[in-house]
Amino acid sequence: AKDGYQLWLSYEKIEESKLRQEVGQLFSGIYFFAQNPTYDIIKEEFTRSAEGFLDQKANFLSTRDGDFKLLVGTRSELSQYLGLSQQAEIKNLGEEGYWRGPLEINGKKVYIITGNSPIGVLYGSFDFLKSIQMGEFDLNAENSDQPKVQLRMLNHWDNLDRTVERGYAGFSIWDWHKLPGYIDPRYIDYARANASLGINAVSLTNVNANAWILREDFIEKVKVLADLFRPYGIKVYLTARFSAPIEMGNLETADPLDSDVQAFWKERVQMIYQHIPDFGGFLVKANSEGQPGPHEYGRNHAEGANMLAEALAPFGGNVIWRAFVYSHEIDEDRHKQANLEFEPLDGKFLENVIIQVKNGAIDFQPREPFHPLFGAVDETNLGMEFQITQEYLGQATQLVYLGPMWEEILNTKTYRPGPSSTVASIIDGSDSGQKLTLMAGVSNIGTDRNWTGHLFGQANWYAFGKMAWNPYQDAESIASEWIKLTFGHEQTLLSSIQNIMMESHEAAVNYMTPMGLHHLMGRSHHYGPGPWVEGGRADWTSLYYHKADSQGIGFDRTSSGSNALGQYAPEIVKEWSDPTQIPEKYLLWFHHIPWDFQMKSGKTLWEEMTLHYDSGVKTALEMKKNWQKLEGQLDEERFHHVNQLLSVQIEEARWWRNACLLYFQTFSGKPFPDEIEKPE
Ligand code: GCW
Repeated sequence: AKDGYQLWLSYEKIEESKLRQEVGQLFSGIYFFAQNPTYDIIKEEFTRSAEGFLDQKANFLSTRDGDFKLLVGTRSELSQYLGLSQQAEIKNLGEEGYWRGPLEINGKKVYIITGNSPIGVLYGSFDFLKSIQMGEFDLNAENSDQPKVQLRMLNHWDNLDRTVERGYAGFSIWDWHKLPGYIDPRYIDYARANASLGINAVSLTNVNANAWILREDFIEKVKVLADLFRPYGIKVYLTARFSAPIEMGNLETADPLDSDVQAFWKERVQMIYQHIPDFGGFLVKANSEGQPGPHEYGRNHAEGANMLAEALAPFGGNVIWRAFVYSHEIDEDRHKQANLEFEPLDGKFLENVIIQVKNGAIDFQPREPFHPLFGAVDETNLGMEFQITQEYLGQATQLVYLGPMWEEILNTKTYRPGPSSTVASIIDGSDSGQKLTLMAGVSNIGTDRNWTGHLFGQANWYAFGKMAWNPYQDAESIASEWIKLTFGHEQTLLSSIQNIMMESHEAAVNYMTPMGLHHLMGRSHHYGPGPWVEGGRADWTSLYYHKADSQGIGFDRTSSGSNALGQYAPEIVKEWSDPTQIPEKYLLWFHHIPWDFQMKSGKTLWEEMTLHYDSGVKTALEMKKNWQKLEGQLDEERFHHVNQLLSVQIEEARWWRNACLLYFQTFSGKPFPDEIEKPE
């Protein structure tokens, strides 16, 4: 069934006869140089794909004397066949890199897949299968690659009761109740999917953490998952609740400088490593949105993080400490708070600590300028946190491809530490020089048959994995890969779906929060518009963010306002301080602008805003129209699934446009231009 369960690994029948023949040959004589659990996985993948591609059995040779065609093994296992320069080339690819291509052995041409470790070989094998499925396999070409970021990680916001915070695809796939005894086959499919993208770390539990996960009976359950994931190259992390020493250690304090607290964590960590010798470490949300942390004891984030880091260091574990901190008690623009807390701590964090920073300073908005912490510190490891689950981007009813948004962030120039530095060159260590590197994505998967609720949510999981591997890869080429792997590589199908995907993010920005508007969503559920939301804590209201009044709209974050802009490099401050120079997409993020302000188009701010909202709706309509043209060109099951959701998306786009424009009109007092569909 085309229900999406197979993700991008469906290994559909190969139609081209030359490719069939070549691949059939390779699969007729496969030799593995050794035995290990990772190679078993590759064998299973070959078996499965030979069936799908060719309806043939993959033939594994037990000795090298047979008629081998495809050789699989590490560089050292293959060393007798590799020349010195080739060995050096492969060695340079690092632990997780791979090389695949033709090789001559005693005058006979064979194909090899190799790397420096079995995991590298696994990555090479997935890449090999992917190229076949995309119809792009070339028997004579050499292909090699290696990841640019060390930790490529999914963060699950999964609670122990299986609800998922900001999850829109059913419940958590972790069935804690049935673990450790029962292994849901889905765990394996999950690991395969991640490994096929190069994702090598997962944090299983919500950052709004429950201390119970650190109990030994839970660790025994976690161990089962860690054992399953290990041969796929995936390490397990857990979220650590900072107050665990009180909640489960019978201590009266969780003060990081208290020796009993330190001993509690050391014992806990030791217990975990007894069960899981390669445990990744802890992910921590502290002193943010009510989560406990070191501030309760007058300690700072470095003191908190380092205490955990010391407990983990002897075992090689890491602390991933989140920079998503803000407090309504601090009378500062929320935008500024992470920098205010973390900049003074630069250089104070231990080596095995990495600060995980959301892409923007507020909260996974449809569009945000990059977070000013990137570039503001020199001696602190910084990792990226993207949100794959579409909390603020239509959740699971909307098709919004997030690749372009992530690409935009990663490509933005920070001007620090070097004049040409970008966010990508900081997080991959190339400009920042940091040794520990990380890209994390808040997972969008759940128990839904197709994993992600909306089929196109899969593309976001896919794109995240690809960008974590290589933060310089462009969103369009990733979309094209995903489409080929998901729908096949027929040209019109490919280009139509690609167009739909590539315009979807800008469309969502337009009908939700154009021109730098942000956080206008319905209160707490964040579904649909709520620009009128007020009351309670200021930084959870919409009024706090848009500040519309009869004069104009937008948040003055320049030096005449909160001066959050001052946290960026001088080059940015200079350009963005001027409302006529700042990219218009960030205008209202940093400026309070009069309704009559003249935009680059010659139109007033008000007119331009109405056009943005309206064009978002128009694009949503276009997307559906273009999708409908594909009827009959793909299976009905997926066609209807997406088609229905696109209708919902159009409704929601109109809802957003109408709600926001009618609301903002109460301030602007201006009419709607004739060319837009009248909001009502
Ligand atoms: O985006 C916000 C969400 C919260 C989330 C928080 C965070 C896990 O609305 O649900 O809590 O961010 O990132 O910690």
